[in-house]
Amino acid sequence: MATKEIFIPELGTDSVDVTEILVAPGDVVEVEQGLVSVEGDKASMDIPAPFSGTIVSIAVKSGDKISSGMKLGEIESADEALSSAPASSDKAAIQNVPKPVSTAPEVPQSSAVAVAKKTTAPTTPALVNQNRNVYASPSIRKTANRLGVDLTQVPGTGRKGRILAEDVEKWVKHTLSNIGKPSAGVGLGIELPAMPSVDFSKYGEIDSVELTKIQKFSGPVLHRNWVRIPHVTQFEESDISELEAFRKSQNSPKEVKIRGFKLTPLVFIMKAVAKTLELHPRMNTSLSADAQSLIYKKYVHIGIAVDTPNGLVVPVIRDVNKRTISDLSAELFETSKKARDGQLTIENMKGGCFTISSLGGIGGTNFTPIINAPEVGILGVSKAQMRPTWDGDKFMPRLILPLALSYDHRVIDGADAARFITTLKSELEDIRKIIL
Ligand code: CAO
Repeated sequence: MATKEIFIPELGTDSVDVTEILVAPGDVVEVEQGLVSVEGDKASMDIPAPFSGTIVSIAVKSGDKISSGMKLGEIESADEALSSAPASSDKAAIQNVPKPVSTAPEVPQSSAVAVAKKTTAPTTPALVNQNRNVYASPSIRKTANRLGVDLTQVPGTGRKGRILAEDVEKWVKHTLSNIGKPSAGVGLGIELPAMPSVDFSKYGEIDSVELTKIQKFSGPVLHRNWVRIPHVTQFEESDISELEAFRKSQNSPKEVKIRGFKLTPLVFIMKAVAKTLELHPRMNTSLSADAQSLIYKKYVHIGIAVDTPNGLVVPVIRDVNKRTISDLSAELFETSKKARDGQLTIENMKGGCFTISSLGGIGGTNFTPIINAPEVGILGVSKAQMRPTWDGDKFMPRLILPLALSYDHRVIDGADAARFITTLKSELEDIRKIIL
């Protein structure tokens, strides 16, 4: 047994900063195990142990500037051959350590660093390839590789955003403690602060009411769709004065008595949307699960958002393009009653191509609906209002219906959306086109 001094090897640069001490006195180390991490302007490396043994001392500390040939520390070695060798040979033994690894983002590099990259790449090939722009020492990369940690996800707290051992540890702890918890950022690389937990009763009387099953289910789905789909909403207004005159003519007390329900504007809007989907088939598509192809549907099933005491549900009315206004009206009436009575099945809510959300019976001038994935468009309908409209000669009172089309911008371009909503507007303005 003999204590041997160890020295900083040839670094290929004047000086580097010590960023981390990886071992402590008493630690048993293997040959090539990292002792300290150092960092130059555009590169970093671990200085490895030249032989195995027990650390007696480390002569540098984090933040020190060091250069080739300086004393790094002492190791007690059990290897007799090494023990008897002259001290100067230890210096020689550590001349051949790998040169620094570039961890900085893409910048022009010196030839020394370029060679070093090649030398060390085989150690952690996957990480070197995946995390080209990550600032971390080889030992941190090795640890991350062993633990399956993607370093691009780990915020670095070291100098220039360098990732330290404690950052990896913190990230692993955070990930483990969040398994199974819903998170806005899952799979998106978005880290959001947690919602504040507030004791509202400190400020006045309160009641706490548990969300309904529907609300517990639909909340996260709406949230996912809002966050994952790049939404754009296109607005338009349609003059539905003719449509309204026709609708009213069909709603005489006698007709309503025979039919059992009134015709509302919504059923005409459904019919106009179905026709518009046929004319603009790209709005009647879904992206495949891998987002590499577009699935065109040859059927026109439309989902209708229904407000129920337990929350929002979206039953689907099938083959809207092939059916009559009165047939669709009967189904809409029955389906919304079933929805409010909680009698819809999962099957009733599947297979939709496009959704209509109508708040026209309630009020409001406009709103931006959230797309019902995997559909690529949704129409928001607000309350029609009488407005003075210029007919080229004089102002006329006309019934104007506000429309809002939200679309998935990965599939639908702005021009497609504008064409779609312009067609819809003209379908609604000429009742003959809808009922044909
Ligand atoms: N403009 C003016 N009046 C309208 C209108 C519009 N766009 N849409 C409906 N109305 C009128 C109807 O004509 C009816 O009046 P009359 O009785 O005088 O004829 C009244 O408003 C009530 O209509 P309704 O809402 O009962 O019927 P509907 O066919 O229009 O809608 C349904 C059915 C199920 C869609 C609706 O009841 C509903 O639940 N809407 C809420 C949808 C919702 O919550 N969307 C938001 C989703 S995002 O949170």
